[in-house]
Amino acid sequence: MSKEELKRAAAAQALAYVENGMQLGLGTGSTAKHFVELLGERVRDGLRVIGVPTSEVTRADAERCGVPLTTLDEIDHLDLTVDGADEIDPSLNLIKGGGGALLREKIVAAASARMVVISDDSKWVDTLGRFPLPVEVIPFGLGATRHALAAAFAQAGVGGEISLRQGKDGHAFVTDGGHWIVDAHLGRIPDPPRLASLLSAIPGVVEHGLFIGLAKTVILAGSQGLRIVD
Ligand code: ABF
Repeated sequence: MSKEELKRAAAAQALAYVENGMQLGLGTGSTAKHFVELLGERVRDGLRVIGVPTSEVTRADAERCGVPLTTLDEIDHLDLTVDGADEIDPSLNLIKGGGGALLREKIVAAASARMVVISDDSKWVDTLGRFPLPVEVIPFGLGATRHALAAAFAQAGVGGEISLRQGKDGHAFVTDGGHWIVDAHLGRIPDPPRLASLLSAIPGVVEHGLFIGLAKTVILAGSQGLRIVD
């Protein structure tokens, strides 16, 4: 199976968690896109659900697939969010944000009774950190924020380069919320909850890509088949 087929298989399995009448968080990224497409097929067959997209890209995909949408202004909680990830560890802590949607993804996941992560098995790691950790920052005071980030990384016993993410136009990548993203090349994060607390305490940090205790179930697709971890 190709990687794309594995992602689609994980997405198809996540449909088993969807029930009629549910309010759903719709993730971002290529794996979540498969889920939105498959969900759209079910909606065309009569399934009644309503979704909250985690990005403008997913909003457009969901509209194209005929998935009815709402916002977290109109409703205040979700039954289930299905989203991808960049790395997943055995405690089901995640790195997310490679696609730049981590802020909305975390708001949506935190508003959900359950978060199911769908992925091919290449994202499963013993220890988070090989994937650069995305941190969404306010453009104002970036130098001071970078300084505080470096101090937080030192305090957490991790170290590495911090780079400002560039968009395709060669300028800073701008998130759906109008912020910038720095990617921290840490290599290994031995204590993700501790690093998450340190990062959350920095004023210029809007949100970071460590998702601690949010994922309840992970569906991993590999060449041997599907593995469900929860
Ligand atoms: C989103 O999409 C992210 O938080 C993560 O960065 C990314 C995973 O993308 P893909 O499914 O394309 O690997 O879920």
